[in-house]
Amino acid sequence: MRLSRYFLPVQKENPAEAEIVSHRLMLRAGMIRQASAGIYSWLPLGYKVLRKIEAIVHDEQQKAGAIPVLMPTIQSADLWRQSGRYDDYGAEMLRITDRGDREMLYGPTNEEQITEIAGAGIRSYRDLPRILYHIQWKFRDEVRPRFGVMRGREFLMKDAYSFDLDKDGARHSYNRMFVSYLRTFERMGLKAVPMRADSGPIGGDMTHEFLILAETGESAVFLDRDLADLSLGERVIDWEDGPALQEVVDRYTASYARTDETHEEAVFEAEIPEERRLTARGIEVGHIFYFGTKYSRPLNATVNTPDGEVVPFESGSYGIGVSRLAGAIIEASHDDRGIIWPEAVAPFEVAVINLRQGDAEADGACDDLYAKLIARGLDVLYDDRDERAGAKFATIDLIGIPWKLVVGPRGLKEGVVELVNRRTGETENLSPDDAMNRLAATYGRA
Ligand code: P5A
Repeated sequence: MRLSRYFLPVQKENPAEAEIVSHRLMLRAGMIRQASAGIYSWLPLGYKVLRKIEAIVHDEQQKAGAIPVLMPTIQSADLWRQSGRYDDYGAEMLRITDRGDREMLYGPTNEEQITEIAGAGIRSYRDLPRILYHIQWKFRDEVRPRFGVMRGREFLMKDAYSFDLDKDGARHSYNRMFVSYLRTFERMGLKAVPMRADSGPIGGDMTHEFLILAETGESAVFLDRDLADLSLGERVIDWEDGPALQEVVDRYTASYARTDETHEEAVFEAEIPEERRLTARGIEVGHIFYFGTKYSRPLNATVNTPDGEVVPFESGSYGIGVSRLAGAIIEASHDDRGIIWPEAVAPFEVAVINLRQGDAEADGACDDLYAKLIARGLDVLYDDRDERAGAKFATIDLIGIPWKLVVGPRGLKEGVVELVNRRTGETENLSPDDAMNRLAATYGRA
């Protein structure tokens, strides 16, 4: 993409309404624009990031065995009456009446809808287990939408739902999602720590929130420092192997990690030696629940057992805040010049900066580099605007492109361009071919 032809409405000034850095930077970088309170349009740069986050979530969900579907945003109130949640949900639910006076709602989540679908489509224990998921917009009429996309009213969620014959099966499904979340967040360059969540009226130990540590997080978190250092890395996961998955889950839940909702100071102090006690703040990017037959029973979603009995499904639901992640990644990765995108979610993989626009030699070299990088499958933003070098650097650093290829007449005389890493600032003078090879290797392209 040539920047001179792109739509990138960056702002120099700090927007007054933005309280936290990700909100400020998303507005300044022209990623989003507020449509009304807690509702945003995703402008080209933001939309690219959102799509990249989604793609990682899709990929990891399917690797873990979940099947993609797409349910509507507008739901009928009837299903929610059957589960008893229509009244419980209160003012957070956006209620709509259609022209035939039928009560509808903009879905805040989809447990009821998917349970109806599974109930209609699954008859026998032979058709179990199944995990279905979608990535779809949700609406919750939050009292205080704030922090931009981090606490919106309309937001994009990945929500998965598991259907099993019994509790053991449900635990396997839960563990699939648990481990898949570890992988998903790691791929985005994030350290997300699973924390024991409040199980509410359902009880049981199978509910976890995944939080990334950031000063501006909404929740206070208390954890064993060692948990923050765990990583799956290149470990190969066999998703069918229940005991192996359980082992990973046990490792990540072996020690203390809780948010302010479930924190017990006395237990924290008794279990964790002082030097390992970490008190910080966190952003919730995922939340998983096991809830047994809470929805299948009232919605009459049943399955035949091998013994010829008819029983309701054992289920859980598993959420990831897809649009929130765009903000959360920025909270975890920025500096005073702007965003620093992890390579896996960067809106462009490399920016070519022409230091002397209009100079025939510089223009020619940049055009050539630009075409060759594209031919090698890299996503390039070419800053071909007629601007000072300083202004170009400021824009490209603000929007957080991981690599810059800086091209100017002086370097070209010596046959080199500068390859600059956004995160470390490390700069190398390389021939254009070497620089391209380096980038292709970094991003795993030919
Ligand atoms: C799990 C999937 C659920 O809704 N039902 C389906 C369950 N869980 S949850 O914790 O309420 O939401 C899942 C994730 O969605 C993100 N999220 C939000 N993101 C932006 N703005 C909001 N107002 C908002 N509310 C929830 C969070 O990341 C949460 O973990």
